[in-house]
Amino acid sequence: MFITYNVSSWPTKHAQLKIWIIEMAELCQPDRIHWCDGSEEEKKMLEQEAFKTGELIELDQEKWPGCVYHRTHPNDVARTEHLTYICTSTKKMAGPTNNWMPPDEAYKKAREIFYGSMRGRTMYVVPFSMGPIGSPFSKIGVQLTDNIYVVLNMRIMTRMGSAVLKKLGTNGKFTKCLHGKADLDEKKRLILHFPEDNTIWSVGSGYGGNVLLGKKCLALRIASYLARQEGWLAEHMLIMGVEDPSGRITYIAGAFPSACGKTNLAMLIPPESMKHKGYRIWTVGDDIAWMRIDTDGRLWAINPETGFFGVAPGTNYNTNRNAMETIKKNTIFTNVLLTKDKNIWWEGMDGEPPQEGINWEGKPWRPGMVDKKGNIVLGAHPNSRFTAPIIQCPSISNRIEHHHGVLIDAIVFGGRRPHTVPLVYESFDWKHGVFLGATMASERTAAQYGKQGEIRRDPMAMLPFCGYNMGMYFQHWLDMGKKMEKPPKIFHVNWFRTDKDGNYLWPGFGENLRVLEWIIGRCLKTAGARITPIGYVPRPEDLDLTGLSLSREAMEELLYVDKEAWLEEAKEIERFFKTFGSDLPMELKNELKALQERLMKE
Ligand code: OXD
Ligand code: MN
Repeated sequence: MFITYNVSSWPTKHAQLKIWIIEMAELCQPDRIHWCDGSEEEKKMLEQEAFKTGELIELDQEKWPGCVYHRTHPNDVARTEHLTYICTSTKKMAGPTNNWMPPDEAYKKAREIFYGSMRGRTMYVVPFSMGPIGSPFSKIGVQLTDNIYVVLNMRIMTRMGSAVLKKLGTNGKFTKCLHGKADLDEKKRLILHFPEDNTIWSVGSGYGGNVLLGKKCLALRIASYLARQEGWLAEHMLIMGVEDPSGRITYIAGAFPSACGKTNLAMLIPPESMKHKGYRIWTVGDDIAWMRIDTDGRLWAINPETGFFGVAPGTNYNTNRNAMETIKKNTIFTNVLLTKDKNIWWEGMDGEPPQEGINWEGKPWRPGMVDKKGNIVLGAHPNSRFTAPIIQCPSISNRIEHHHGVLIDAIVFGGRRPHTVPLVYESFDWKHGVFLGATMASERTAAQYGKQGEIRRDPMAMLPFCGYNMGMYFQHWLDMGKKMEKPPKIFHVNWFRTDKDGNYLWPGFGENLRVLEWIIGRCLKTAGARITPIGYVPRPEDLDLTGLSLSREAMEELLYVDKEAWLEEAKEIERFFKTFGSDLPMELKNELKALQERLMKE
């Protein structure tokens, strides 16, 4: 069948955009092309259509106004890093930490899967801006997709619709994003990035991290590549403001591997025992930070997104009240438990579980159910998600639309480390701070495909998201430090240190404010510390521990620097650094040597 598209009625005069869409339509052969304007009416229309096909289920509108439910295919519930490729013309440019495919081969493979895959379907054209429309920080993308769920998610996560198209004008630059779910066959799933062509092709998946192309694919992988060329940083970081009683707000950017509590930290609520101090937290973003050096020689950051794509299990009024308030309306729930009366539930939600429901696999479920092997059957997938508008967050910062973002005073790296790594420490300087980021490690969690519980190195929490050679990325970080008049201070935190029996030593959640207070104190030069071989570590008396039921021994253990364990750690870092060969900056090799020397000297 030969389909003609009514190109003259398209709402753009951007010739290149039109040519590209025609090309992609000829490849995928959709029955129709719909240009998304981002309006309320359009949202309603798309929802109604998806309700009819079962792609979405409307939740009880009294309990969950504006909320819908979606289930992805059971084989498609997390990012598939092993099917994610950086397709640069040379393997060296992709580096040792990325899967690489030559661009010609990648296009050819994907073309075969995309070919005719949208027959009988509509291709939606989604123009979107990452960052406030028109901000010098922002980038525009256009995503083509055959999936209403994706359009509705992009509508929450990005600034999307006619205003973006207008900004693009007749010849504006944009990232070409093509997504098709094809037949959701895992063997025909590919998430391809072509940084040199400013292009992303994703096929065979319907899971958020693989298909909301503005997020990980553009705002991290493609953006990190562009950021190196253009002299800025695209990072997997939350951004939060801590307002002290005097009204001064210190903004902190934090990189943590997936599912390490980044969303919770970004929305932290001060604990009862610290309420009298009058701190307030302002959430700027929970996942991605784009940072530029401004005319003042300092680092400023925006959150390019407008929504949260957060992990549901474990979220409740205790762990994250702000998230629970945020998701009360206009939210898309994915792969959680659905009940007969169109209610939802997940493990770790407040209250009793429902008596029965349909679980993330679409199967009947009851609390306490076990499978043939005796394992508990979950209601919600551990990586089930909520997609909610950031504007609904009670702690939302009033600077999210500011086109220059916020001034960053501190950068915090962190990971899940049961042993060795203290609760918090500060780097000696920017270079040493880059070393802390480059050597970050964490236990693997449910947001990634693969074996859970394993420790893996995850530099700057960017291992799955760096769109080019990570050795060059480290060099870019080092170079950025040289360009700043007053670079942010760099810290490392670990909320997850355990005792001999495997119990967490630190209570975490709201109590993390005590650590942030010390970090801010270091920025303002009001907080004390002791010098250790790994950096500046607080003494127990440097932290405000009022009202915290934590023994002195536990606190000492949390702040303990075990030299033997650190010498082991240094050996592991050495092994890890070897994987970068000659791409590893000399400055980082020197940092490692200096650490080893400091450890041996004591
Ligand atoms: C995420 C992730 O979904 O990092 O944010 O996996
Ligand atoms: Mn993330």
